Amino acid sequence: MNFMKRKISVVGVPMWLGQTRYGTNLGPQGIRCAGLMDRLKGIGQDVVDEGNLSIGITGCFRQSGENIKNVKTLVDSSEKLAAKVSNIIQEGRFPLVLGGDHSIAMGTLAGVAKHYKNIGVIWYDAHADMNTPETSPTGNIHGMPLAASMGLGHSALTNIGGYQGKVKPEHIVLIGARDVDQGEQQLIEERNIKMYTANDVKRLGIEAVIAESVRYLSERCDGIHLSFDVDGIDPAEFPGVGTPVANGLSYKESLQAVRLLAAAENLISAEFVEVNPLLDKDDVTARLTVNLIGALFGETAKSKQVQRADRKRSAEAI
Ligand code: EXY
Ligand code: MN
Ligand code: MN
Ligand code: MN
Repeated sequence: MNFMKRKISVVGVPMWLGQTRYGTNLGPQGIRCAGLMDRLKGIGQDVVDEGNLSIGITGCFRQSGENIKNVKTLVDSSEKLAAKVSNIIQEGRFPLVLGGDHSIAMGTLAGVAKHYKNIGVIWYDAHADMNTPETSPTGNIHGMPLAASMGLGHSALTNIGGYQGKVKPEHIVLIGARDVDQGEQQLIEERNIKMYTANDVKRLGIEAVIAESVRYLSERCDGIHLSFDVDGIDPAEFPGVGTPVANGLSYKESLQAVRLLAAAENLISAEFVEVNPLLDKDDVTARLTVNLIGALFGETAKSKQVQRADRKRSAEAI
């Protein structure tokens, strides 16, 4: 068995206020309705669904004169998520967080960092998500979570979980970037952050990139968190996303990426974000996201075949 048996706790975060296109709040249910739980149980993983975090609008849209939106709402929801993720890890289980827009990563990382002081982050994304209010072109917080987790940006965001600097720049690997703002590019160069652009992946091959990323982080960190933003994949294959960027990574490459991570003993948490069912076509983004999550936990073409045959048999038995 070339994958890890894990005790998985699923939690949905129906957040859309880190950006401005309604619909990522439906992401967790879209992924569940595409069959997530059956698939994970079908490969013999111990998985429980802890439902959706109950979050609401607790603040105002924009602080006067600040280039940032929904700060209080996102801080309050991130604190709730941090507590939930920390509790799951405390129970000896693996947090699988379903977004929601990518702002939720501030909560996930704050929760994981309560247990791991040197957490490594694989940030699979078309974007760097390293803006601050000073550099952001939009003021959308889903473009800021990695900066905030490094302790950079709005003080309310950098202190989630009660302290700053959850993630060190040298413990980050960006994979798939192809839409990086000037301020982010400057930060990446200044802090020498490891980045494999979508072109780098095409040149080097996804297997080499993942192997190198896991090696690089395993040497420095006490656990690896996978933050998988589905807009890292080409929008022609994954249309259900709010900030699509052309020339993305292929679904096939992404499947290979998560299959390789399935065997990583030091993978300690994961989140899949930015699925927007309202922008999707025939639920293809949600359905393929379930395939990716299944592969991350050991599902193979063979085990999918066996599951299909089982479902067919039980349907005929009725
Ligand atoms: N860099 C742009 C911004 O900061 O607004 C776009 C960010 C998109 C973020 C998505 C989640 O990856
Ligand atoms: Mn629990
Ligand atoms: Mn992102
Ligand atoms: Mn993105």
